[in-house]
Amino acid sequence: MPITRRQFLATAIAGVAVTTLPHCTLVDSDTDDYDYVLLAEPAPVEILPGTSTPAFTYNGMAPAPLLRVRQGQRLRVKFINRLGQPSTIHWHGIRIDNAMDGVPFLTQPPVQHGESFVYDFLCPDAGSFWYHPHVNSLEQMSRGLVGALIVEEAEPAGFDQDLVVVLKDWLLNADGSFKPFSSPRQAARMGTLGNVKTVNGLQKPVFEVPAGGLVRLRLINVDNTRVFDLSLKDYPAQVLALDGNAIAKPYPLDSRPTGAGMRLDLGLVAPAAVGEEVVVYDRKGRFNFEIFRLRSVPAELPRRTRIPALPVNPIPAPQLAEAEVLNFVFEWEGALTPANSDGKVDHKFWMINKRAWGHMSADHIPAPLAELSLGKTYIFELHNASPHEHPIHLHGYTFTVIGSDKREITPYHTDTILLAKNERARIAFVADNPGDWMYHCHVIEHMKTGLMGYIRVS
Ligand SMILES: [Cu+2]
Repeated sequence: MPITRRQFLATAIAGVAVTTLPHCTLVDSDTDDYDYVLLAEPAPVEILPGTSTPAFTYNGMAPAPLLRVRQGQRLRVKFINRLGQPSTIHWHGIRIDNAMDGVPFLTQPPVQHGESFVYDFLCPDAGSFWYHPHVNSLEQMSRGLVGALIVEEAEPAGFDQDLVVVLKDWLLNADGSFKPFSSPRQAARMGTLGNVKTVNGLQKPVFEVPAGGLVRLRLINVDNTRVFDLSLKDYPAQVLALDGNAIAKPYPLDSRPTGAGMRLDLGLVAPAAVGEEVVVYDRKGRFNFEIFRLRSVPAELPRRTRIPALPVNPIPAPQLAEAEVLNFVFEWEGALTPANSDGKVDHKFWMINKRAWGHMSADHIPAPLAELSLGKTYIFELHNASPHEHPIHLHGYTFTVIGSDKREITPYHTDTILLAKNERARIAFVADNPGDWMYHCHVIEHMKTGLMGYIRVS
């Protein structure tokens, strides 16, 4: 007998009790209108021990509650806004119905303070996704409105533990208050880095894993800026999925650069000896900096060594022979626009195809960067003509990375590609999802100072 969504959610929650991220409160079973409620409101959280940080939270938590749904099912979330400012929720990486994409003015009116909005959408792909606002993103995401959305495979993937790890840096004073979220100097370069590194809201935590057990580690970079080069040094781990999407042939991890918005799913066998640890690092050149660690705890599990692969998502294969090629150049504009009459300076540092768009409002929506025909295959030639990295994200689609002049590419599915300085890369996809789709850098300060646009598919 097929289980209902409600039964599934209840089971999924019981099955991952070891996960340290808080789970969202399920709504009462007397309503069938939605699966989760997310209430956004300001609330104090403790990031630095003994201090209070004036965060923005969903359901009082920052990072936000972990949401789980099963592939092929609908997810229905009632969003209530009590932030004191407009907001929305964007579901990063989901091939979603355009009306549910959470982009103000482009796909929905901003949800005002005191209002609510029910997001109701199908999740066609399994994997590690996440969610965040698309309104006043610099402040709202800096203050903590970022959370993981896990779409379970249609059939259980066969791990003993599924550990969701959300990586976010905070930019705080010693008393827990926020330092300014951005500075023009950093926005014009790599972006402003935080000074307090957290993993599921904790500094250098230790997570318990079952000794000898099969562990799936879902690393989700919800930071505004930072690129992690994720590594386990010499401890063996298999790369199972990139940016949420399973790869056809898992391979051993060396390290993987993971920019803002990007994800890495690893499979590993926890150390058989109780108390033994595995350290997860951010690699910088010859050096490895600890992010967090896993520690084996007693478990009665059958001894297994084979790490299961994951089923590849049903992404339509691009028809490359008949594809149309479109060029996109991401570059530095570098001009300071004159101050407005109120003395405010609207910085524009970055542009896509010679156009900067950073400020979003009802009367400030430019023409699309490109108009695509529904059903046709497109190849995007991406050129990062700047000396900084940019994680370029396309909404509503999962594209295939097919080439780069900087690295060898085994084609893979993703929603975000990290362009190295001066890199030229090629991505391809079938334009099968109609609507206006945001297309921007996920370094939030780059986006807010020009590196943003959208494509129209009709
Ligand atoms: Cu960027």
